[in-house]
This record gives sequence, structure tokens and C-alpha cells, in this order.
Amino acid sequence: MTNLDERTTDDDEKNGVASFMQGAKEQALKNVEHVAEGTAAGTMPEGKLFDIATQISDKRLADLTVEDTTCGYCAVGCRFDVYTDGDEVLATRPTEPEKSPVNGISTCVKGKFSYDFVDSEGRLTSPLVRDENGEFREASWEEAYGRVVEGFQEIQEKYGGSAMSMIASSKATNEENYLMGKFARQVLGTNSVDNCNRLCHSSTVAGLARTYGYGAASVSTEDFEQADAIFLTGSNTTEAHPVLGTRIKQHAKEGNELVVFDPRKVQIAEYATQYTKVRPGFDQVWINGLTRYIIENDLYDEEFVEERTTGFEQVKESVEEFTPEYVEEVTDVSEEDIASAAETIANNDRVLFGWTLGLTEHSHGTENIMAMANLAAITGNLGKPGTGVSPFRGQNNVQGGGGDMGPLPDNFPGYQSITDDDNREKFEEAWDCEIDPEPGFYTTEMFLAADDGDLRGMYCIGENPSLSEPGSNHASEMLEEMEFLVVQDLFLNDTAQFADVVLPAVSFLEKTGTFTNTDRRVQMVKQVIEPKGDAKADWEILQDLANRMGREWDYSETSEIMEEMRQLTPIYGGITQERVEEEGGLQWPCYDLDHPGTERLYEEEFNTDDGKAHLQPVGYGEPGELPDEEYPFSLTTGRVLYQYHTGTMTHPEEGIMDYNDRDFVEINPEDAANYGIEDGDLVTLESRRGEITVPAQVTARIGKGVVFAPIHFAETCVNQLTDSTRLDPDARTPEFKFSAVRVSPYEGDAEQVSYDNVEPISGDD
Ligand SMILES: Nc1nc2c(c(=O)[nH]1)N[C@H]1C(S)=C(S)[C@@H](COP(=O)(O)OP(=O)(O)OC[C@H]3O[C@@H](n4cnc5c(=O)[nH]c(N)nc54)[C@H](O)[C@@H]3O)O[C@H]1N2
Ligand SMILES: Nc1nc2c(c(=O)[nH]1)N[C@H]1C(S)=C(S)[C@@H](COP(=O)(O)OP(=O)(O)OC[C@H]3O[C@@H](n4cnc5c(=O)[nH]c(N)nc54)[C@H](O)[C@@H]3O)O[C@H]1N2
Ligand code: SF4
Ligand SMILES: [Mo]
Repeated sequence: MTNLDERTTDDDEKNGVASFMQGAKEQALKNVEHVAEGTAAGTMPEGKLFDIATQISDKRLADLTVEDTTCGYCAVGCRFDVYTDGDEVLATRPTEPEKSPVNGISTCVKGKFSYDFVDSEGRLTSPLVRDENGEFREASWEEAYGRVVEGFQEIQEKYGGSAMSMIASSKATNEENYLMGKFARQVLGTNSVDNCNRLCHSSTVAGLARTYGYGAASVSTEDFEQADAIFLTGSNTTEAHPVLGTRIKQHAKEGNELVVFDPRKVQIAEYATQYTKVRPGFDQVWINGLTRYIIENDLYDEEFVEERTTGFEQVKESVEEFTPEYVEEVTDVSEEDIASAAETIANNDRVLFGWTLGLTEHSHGTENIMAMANLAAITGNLGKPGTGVSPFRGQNNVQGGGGDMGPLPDNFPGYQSITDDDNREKFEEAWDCEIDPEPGFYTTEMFLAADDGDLRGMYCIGENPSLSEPGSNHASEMLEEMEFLVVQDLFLNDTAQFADVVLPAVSFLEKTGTFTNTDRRVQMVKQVIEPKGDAKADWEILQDLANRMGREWDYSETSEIMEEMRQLTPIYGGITQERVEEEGGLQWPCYDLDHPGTERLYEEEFNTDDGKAHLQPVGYGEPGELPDEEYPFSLTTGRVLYQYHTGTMTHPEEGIMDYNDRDFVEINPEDAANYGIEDGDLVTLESRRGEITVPAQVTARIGKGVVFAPIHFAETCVNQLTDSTRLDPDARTPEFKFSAVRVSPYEGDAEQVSYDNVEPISGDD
């Protein structure tokens, strides 16, 4: 860490403080233009900024340290300097631009202000075990480790290692996730290890890998600035990827085209040259309609199709039925909108396709993605600056930790399939263990397998499945029934309530390692404050447990873990922490120490056996449950800017809670009028699986017959309404973006709204 004194060489202490305060204020004002920053500054204008300034000026400058690190919220991968007194985060400020290729001078409200969670009351500072009455009590690490080892071994002995499962954490570092995959195979003896990518972009990974060879974004953030047109769908960019949203808005303001297809007129759509409202759940129909229009009108890139793809004829045939009339009938997208979007894609030299969960969280998400991949390929929009595909990844480290590092049932690090004998042999030798050639259960399948008695134990690290899994009532029931459950988290989250042992972990601010952002860019994460209480980094806990279970792990720092991983993982073969630090980030594939990394995929060839993109015919698809008389509305779910998932990290932030302290439901004014619902009225949503009651937000941004509810509060957990069984056949992603529901004005006394059976999370007070 750098002492602030060393950085302010000319200034005396007072000037240093004054210039910091001045800088913070100027930055906040200057960046009102930058919406992400503007929102940050606007959310807590005086209060929080004044607070920061006071805290800083109250400290002796000599006691402050500053260190650059990478944001631990979303996968945009913003980098910033963190100012601390070693114990507390005082402020963050964008770091030098060469160290922050993605965000330059911007951060969003979470990256700037959301750090109260680190010190909040609910932070776990000691291991917890159950006492004789079944209540949690604090325990020493030794006692807790003893219980964990005993519990794991009992399951192994009674049912075999494959009855154990592990949920790895995309909040944790690459190094830690590499160890989670290794721990599952080597120590527990199971392939059932997975993470939140399953709930999120695994259909993107499956669809892109099948078509192009890599299941990742082909572009870098810089490509957005070089595109002539950006085509966005199923992405609430300004709320979920705010800094990227700012860049895209800026690009549109500069006169470039922006086409947005979404069931909600989300903020980014206000900047679009074309916004089209779609009916949720039928995306492959309108995407196929675009492809058909482009082929029918000879607007496709014949040379690219000829030289760089296979399967064009099959795709051409498969889209024939998607005439404009048919598309309009199924999806509400008009003939004119199909024509104008198709012309925009065809008539611009460089088109970049971006999407997120609106396309993936469906029971046919993989088909949606393959339809998108076909569209990008037939128009030749791959491998050149300003062109390509960009699924904006979600959690801060879901690209690296959730995928690349291989805490997956079917893959070793670097997407090396476990069913391949050579791969298995390589890892069996490196890890000195036997590995079952049969892939394990995906996360969504784990809860179904538990129901069938095929899974008996779970080690859940940094994920909150009792709220985030589809059909959360079912997931919670299964967590309760686990014979042995260990939860390792910063908080006693809702999942931890069902645990036998709870192990206290530290956040990204309290440890060192790397994250990989949505551009495949590996960036440094540095410890800026001391761990809270007795909490430890995930990698330290894993190592302690492995060694108590008969293994000899001997890592003294995370760079050694990275070193082991890169030697086993060709696409990370040249990536060391030292290089990442020196070169300000490195993008995979990076095969050896002399390789510069890869900014843009597919410039020369695709990652397939013949180097060509393998176009996949995609037919009709619809949600697994359709609206009917009983449940006439289509419910889709998602996020708001201020909150993060199940809220463990954002609910402790007062400024944020002032803005948003509950979930709600968006409903179209006509529907609201039909049901006698006014803005703010409590509304009950019921599906075949459960019901919740939330206030209505009456807004024309959502179409008729569709309702939207966010996912951030346990008390009204929307996943009580979603379905745990409707999964994409390839990726096993749940249908979070579509459930049939009915809507009714809440009949009871508002004071008596029952918030179901879920306890509020700790750290929420
Ligand atoms: N503030 C905040 N930011 C976050 C997160 C957070 O919790 N809070 N989480 C992070 C994570 S892990 C992820 S994965 C990303 C998610 O990022 P997004 O996917 O952008 O987030 P969602 O709110 O789920 O929004 C999905 C979008 O899809 C649209 N949509 C819904 N149904 C359909 C459909 O059937 N078809 C189409 N075409 N569109 C549809 C919605 O209207 C919305 O615009 O956000 C990341 N960033
Ligand atoms: N209905 C509906 N449901 C959804 C979605 C949706 O759009 N609609 N989206 C899905 C998606 S895309 C996702 S990604 C999931 C997210 O679901 P989860 O991953 O379950 O949600 P989080 O609240 O982010 O949980 C992360 C946990 O990690 C802890 N944590 C943070 N940092 C660390 C660390 O370094 N180490 C450890 N050990 N713990 C840490 C936090 O305290 C928190 O408890 O939700 C999914 N569920
Ligand atoms: S956009 Fe994402 S990475 Fe950047 S500051 Fe906000 S939450 Fe952090
Ligand atoms: Mo996600």
C-alpha cells in the first residue's frame, strides 16, 4: 500500500487533505455529464460527500493509505483508488486512466459509495456452530474446522463423495475459485461444483461456444466506441452495468446508431435511434425474423459467410417460417421495426451486439443466443474493431471465477472438458486424485437432486441460493433438509440460517488476487484494509480444510495459486499476477509469458476444429409456462441500480436504502386501471408456486399484460413465484424472465402484510 504522504510529495499535510476534498467535489460536479457518476453524485450529494471529506480531514494524512483495486460489485471491472486508515474505507476515487482501461474516470453509485457493508453490524467475525439447542454460538476456528471435517467425512463415508456438492463464489477471486474446483474434486471427491453462472449467462456460454468456439465476449469495452451501431437487447445497461451504460449513451449522443429491443423502455432506450417493445419470452422468433429479412433481401455479408462460416443453408431454411406477419403475431414486433432494425444492422460497417439476461434466463436461452450468434455472423460483424458480441457478464468475477477457473461440473479450468481422458489424466496427476469421468450436477439441478436423495451435503461459498434460486421455497426446503450444510460468507445470509457450520470470509477489500471482467481482462484486486475480526480469505479457509482432510496444500500467497493454475490452463498460460500488475490487466487467451493477450477474438479464425463459425439452425421457442385465464400476466424479474442481488452488501448502506428500501411491481397504466390499482397501492402477485405482496409502480415503460418485479429483498422474495423445474435443456438456466402470474389489489390491512417465512438478513438493520 502507498502511504498518502509519499504521493503528495510537494504538498504539506493540510494541502493534501484540502486537495483531496477539492478533487472529490470537482469530480462529482464535472461528471454530472457522465450519468453513472452523475447518479453517484446525485444520490448522496451533500450528505455522503461531506461525510467523506470530514472523515478524511479528521484523519492525519500520514495515517491514510491509498491503493488501487478492482470493484467487487459487477463485471464491468472498474478500477479505482481506495483511501483507508487501514481499518475503514474512507473514500474511493477513479485511479490513473492507464490502470483503469474500462472506466477511465467513472464509477457508479455502488463503486463509489457502497462500502458500509464492510463494517456493518451483521458482518461475521467468528465461526459459528450449532449448540445443543440447535442455536448458533461463536466457536474457535479449530472447533469449527473439526465440525466441518467430521460432517464432510460422514457424508463421504455414508454415501460416497458424489453425494457432496459445492457452490463456488463469483464474488471471490480467480485464485480462490481455482481452489474451489480443486477442493471439490480432490478433497470432497465430487464433480458437483457450480456457481451463479448457471442462473445467469450459462446459456450464453453454451450458445456462443457451440457457434464460435469460445463462450465469452469477443470484444473489449473500447470496441463500443468504434462501432457505428450498437444493437442491445435484454439489458438494463444503465442500472446493471452503469459505467458501460454511460459509454453507450455517450456514443449514441455522438450520432451513432443504437437499437434497443426490450419489454421495458429502460433508460438506455431513451437514447436509442430505434426502441422496440417486445413481448417477453419469444426472442428467438424476432431474432430469426431479422435474420430472415437480411437473407431475403440479400443484405448479408456473402464473402464472410462463404469464407468464415458453415451451416448457412440450414440457417436460411430454418428462418423461412419467420415472416414479418408471423413475427408480429407472436412477439408484437411490427414489420416496420423488423425492417428498420435489419437495415441498420446491414447498412452499418461495424455493428456490435450486446445482451444480458433478457435473452439468457429462459428455458430456451441457448437457442436465443445461437440465433443472435447467427445474426452477427451472417452480417460479418465479428473480428474487426467495433464489431462483435458482448454478453455483459454479471457478478464481478463470474467470467473468471465462475467459468474460466473451472468450478464447474463438466469443465476443468480453461473450459477443458472433464469427459476428455487426456484432460482428466492431466488433472489427476497434478492434483494427485481420481476424478469421476461423469459430470456432476449443475446448481439448478443440485436442488432437484437433493429432492431425489442424490445429494446429502453442501459447502456453499459466497452465494445465497435460498433467495436467488428459482422456486426459492423449494431451494430453502432442500437446504433445510441437507444432512450437512456449511456456509462461508461475509454475513449470516438467508442460506446460512440453514447451516450446520458458518465460516466467516472476507470481502474483496480485505484480500489480494485477481478478477476477470466481462472483456476477459484479468485485473488485480488488492487488500486495502485488515480482515474484520477473525474472518479469513476464502483461499486460506480452503487450504486449512484441505490440510485437515489429508492433503498438503502449501500456498503462502495467492500468486502461487495463480502460478499453479496457469500451468494447467492454456488460455491463462501467460498470465501471472506480476504481469497483470505491470501491464495494467491482461486479456485471455494469453498462451505464454511472451503473449500480449487478446483484445478481440476471431480476427483470423474461430475457435473451432476448422476455424469457421458453425452456424446453428434455431426454430420456434416459447416459455415453458404461458399466460392463461387463471394466470393472465407475464412476470419478468430483474435489478435496480441501487441494490445488489440479495442485498447483503447494499442493504447496510443508509444512503442507498433512502432511495430504495423495498421491492415493487411495475404495471402498465391500462392494466392498473382495469384492476383499480393506483401508484403505490399494495398488489398481490400469485403464481402456481407462491405469492408476494409489493407496492405498485404504475408506468408506461412496461407493456400491457407484462409485470416486472426486482429481486433484492428477502421479505418479498420474487423467486417464490418462479419455477425450479423449467430449465434450458443445454445450459440448465432457469426461466427467471418468464412466469405466468395473476395480479390483484391487496385486500388486507396494509399494516398486516405478511412477509412470508423468510427472516430479514443480518446486516440489514
Ligand atoms: N445494480 C445492480 N447491478 C448489477 C447486479 C445487481 O444485482 N444490481 N447484478 C449483476 C449481475 S450478476 C448480472 S447477471 C447483471 C444483469 O444485468 P441485466 O440482465 O441487464 O439485469 P436485469 O435487471 O436482470 O435486466 C434484464 C433486462 O432484460 C429485459 N427483459 C426481461 N425479459 C425479457 C425478454 O424476455 N426478452 C428480452 N429481450 N428482454 C427481456 C428487462 O426489461 C431488462 O431490461 O447485472 C449485474 N449488475
Ligand atoms: N428471479 C430472479 N432471480 C435471479 C436473477 C434474476 O434476474 N431474477 N438473477 C440471477 C443471477 S444472474 C445471479 S448472478 C444470482 C445472484 O445470486 P447470489 O450470488 O446468490 O446473490 P448475492 O446476493 O450476490 O450473493 C453473494 C453472496 O456472497 C457474499 N460474498 C461477497 N463477497 C464474498 C467473498 O469474497 N467471499 C465469500 N465467501 N462470500 C462473499 C455476499 O455476502 C452474499 O451473501 O441471482 C439469480 N437469481
Ligand atoms: S459499473 Fe460495476 S464495476 Fe463499475 S463501479 Fe459500478 S458496480 Fe463497480
Ligand atoms: Mo448474474
